[in-house]
Amino acid sequence: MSLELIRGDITRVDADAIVNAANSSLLGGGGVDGAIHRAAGPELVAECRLLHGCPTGQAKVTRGYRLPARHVIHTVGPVWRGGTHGEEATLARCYKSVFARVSELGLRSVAFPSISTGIYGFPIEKASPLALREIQAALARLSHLEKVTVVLFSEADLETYQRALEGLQGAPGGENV
Ligand code: AR6
Repeated sequence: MSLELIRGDITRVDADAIVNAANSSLLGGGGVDGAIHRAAGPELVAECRLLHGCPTGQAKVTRGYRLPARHVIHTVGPVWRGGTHGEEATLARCYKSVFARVSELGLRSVAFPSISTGIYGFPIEKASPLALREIQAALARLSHLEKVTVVLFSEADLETYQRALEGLQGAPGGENV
């Protein structure tokens, strides 16, 4: 089991599933959501229509269609509203919901973008350690899960995640994770 941080475009990643930072309509949007729908082709939105949306903090699965990934796990992150509206707990629920779908499907590899830290405005310095903690907990818990990749779109975002990972490994109880 391994955790990898890379810079890249998640629509090019070959994995059992990639995660989409969607909105509650599940019918597409900007950012990584728009890129995933463009790359997957129109069959993706057709399947999404059958799902009747997704509440914030939850996650739903579709096939990957023209993507290299076999599945897309769509999750709806919180919009940042200053941090006093349960945004961190909601973002943690997104990761837990994605891993619930990963567990149901018995997937071996999954790739994440940085959920909520683009259009939804969640500060990446707060989101990155939270995301990495949830990912490490899932890697420890799910025996079928071999590899989790976090795909960062910019060098600055990649560096922020790398620093967050170093911070977690240096934290008490954070060794050997
Ligand atoms: N590969 C990897 N990461 C990407 C890609 C890509 N191809 N494109 C963008 N990112 P965002 P959110 C990064 O805004 O904040 C949509 O309209 C981006 O740089 O995509 O959760 C939805 O429909 C950022 O670091 O998602 C919702 O309405 C990260 O992905 C809303 O945006 C997430 O940014 C969701 O906003």
